[in-house]
Amino acid sequence: MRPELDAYWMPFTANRQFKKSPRLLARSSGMHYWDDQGRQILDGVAGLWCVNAGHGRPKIVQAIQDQAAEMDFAPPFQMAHPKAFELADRVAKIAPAGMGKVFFTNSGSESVETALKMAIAYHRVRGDASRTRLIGRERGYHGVNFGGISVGGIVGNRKMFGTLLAGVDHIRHTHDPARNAFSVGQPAHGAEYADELEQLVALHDASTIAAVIVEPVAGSTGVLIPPQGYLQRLREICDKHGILLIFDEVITGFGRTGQPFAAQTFGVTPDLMTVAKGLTNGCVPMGAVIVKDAIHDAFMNGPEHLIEFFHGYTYSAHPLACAAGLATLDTYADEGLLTRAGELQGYFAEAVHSLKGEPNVIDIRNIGLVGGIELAPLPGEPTKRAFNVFLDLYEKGLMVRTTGDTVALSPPLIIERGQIDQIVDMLRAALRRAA
Ligand code: PXG
Ligand code: PLP
Repeated sequence: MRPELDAYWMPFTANRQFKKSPRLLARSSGMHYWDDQGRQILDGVAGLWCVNAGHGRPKIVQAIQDQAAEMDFAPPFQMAHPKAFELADRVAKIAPAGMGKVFFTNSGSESVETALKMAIAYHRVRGDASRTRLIGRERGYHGVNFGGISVGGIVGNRKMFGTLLAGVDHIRHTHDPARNAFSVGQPAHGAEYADELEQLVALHDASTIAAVIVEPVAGSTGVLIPPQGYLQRLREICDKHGILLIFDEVITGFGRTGQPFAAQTFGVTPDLMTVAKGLTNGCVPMGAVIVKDAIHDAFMNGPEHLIEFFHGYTYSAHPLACAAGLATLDTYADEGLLTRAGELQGYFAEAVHSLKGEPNVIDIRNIGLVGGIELAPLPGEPTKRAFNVFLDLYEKGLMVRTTGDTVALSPPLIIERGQIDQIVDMLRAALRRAA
């Protein structure tokens, strides 16, 4: 029996199309979902870039069940519970050196708001209160709250919502198909796009700029891999001008690019890092901001009975999320999952790049276990070609994600080589059917 579909206003969904032919998932295990009709579906996107250890992992299930029975909720303001400290400690241990402090939120969007507020407040507590401007990037996705859409660079997410935050500017995106199409791994061209930050410094003056936020790999705007040297150049310019660098690692965090964090894969350490998704394997909503010790320490001033940072969520460090997070990190460690994408990336790259030459494929991009296959848009109907491929693949038993006219792959990190082949074979067949 299907439920009544009317009341639920679905997020980021073509509601009317969906309700005419609903795609209802009922069960999941390992690399697969099953729909409400019992049909098996191979998960090519780790749910929504989050189920990095695969579905239904026993340790995580057990930890959530045990925690729900032991203690359901603990207030996070002026109170705490032990697992919050344990999880922060465990996260700090896999983070880049010097990033030893962890602030918990409930989503990637909340992590972004938190990091932007931390950056502005950090300058102020150090007596540098004129640094309030925030710099984002075209085609950036930083969640859906007001700060995140202001620094974000997706017109559809911005245009309906008024004037957004004041004092925000953007550097250009790094997508350059004319020079970089079909690059395997990091593209060769485009480090100089980071120099646009110098132009914004010339325009606004460094003394007005608090932070720059970028995704090391832009995920939801089509899998854009940073050109060689680009993130290094951005880091240098930030250092030169006293600007904080925020990496939004909501997708890239927890093993997606071959190291625990993309900061480590690319050898560039930001000042703050936003994470979510893979932190709990998607099992309980949770996000975090991972911060350099020096930034945290700058707040630890004044009388000790006073709150140092006026920010937090009712559900920050929720016990169920902390229990899920600890069991998730155990699972990643037990199975070597935080570096498995690095071991598989050669095989994965060859597989996805074998789609070059299939109908309407105009670019293929990859890093770690992320792939983007960009299709030529249908004339006058952008996004429709990729959406049709998504619908067709779902019918055939493969779940992918599309964004614009790009098909995105980001399978659970437990994927086997044969399943990579299966995904690519199914995609190849769908591209041929769509031609
Ligand atoms: N930053 C980045 C880099 C993200 O990818 C968020 C922030 C927001 O996280 P929450 O948990 O608030 O959704 C994200 C989330 C897609 C897609 O289509 C990607 C995300 C969310 C929804 C869809 O690729 N990423
Ligand atoms: N709105 C009201 C009226 C509240 O009382 C609160 C929290 O106490 C919030 C919003 C914020 O909710 P949360 O802490 O879950 O983000």
